[in-house]
Amino acid sequence: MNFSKKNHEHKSQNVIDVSKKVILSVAVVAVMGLTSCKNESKQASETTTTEITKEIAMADISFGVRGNCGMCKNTIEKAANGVEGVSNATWDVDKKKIEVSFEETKTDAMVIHNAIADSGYDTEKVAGNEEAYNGLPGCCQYDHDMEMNQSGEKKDDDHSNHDH
Ligand SMILES: [Cu+2]
Repeated sequence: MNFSKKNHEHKSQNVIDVSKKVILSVAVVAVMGLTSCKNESKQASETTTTEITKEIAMADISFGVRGNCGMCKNTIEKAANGVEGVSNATWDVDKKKIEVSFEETKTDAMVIHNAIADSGYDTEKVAGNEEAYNGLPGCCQYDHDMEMNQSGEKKDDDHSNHDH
């Protein structure tokens, strides 16, 4: 009788020990999970902030610019790149269109239009400077009736001007 009672006590103590261990390990896993979650969400929000700052600072625009050839391309791009805040300017000889990236805090679209017009080239908004145009090499003296921005982007606007 005495022996079997002892045995029983020992068994129930074992059960208690096991359940304590289980609770302990669950607690540790929970803390680790929280820590890694915190780190991840912190990193994610930092990345997002950087992207938003970049988007606010930089603007990409495109508009029509008349011109004929590779020499025109050099002159037009040089004029646009000469504007402070412009980081990239690429004129497309086939589409008669320029794409410009610039810092919004340093300049705006009209400054770029005017800089290109000063170099002798027509843009969608500003007519090219006549003196500069007359000073261009003969092959670069483009037709003032030339269609600009031939990408289809501005075609809807053109239609409203032409009554169809
Ligand atoms: Cu040219």
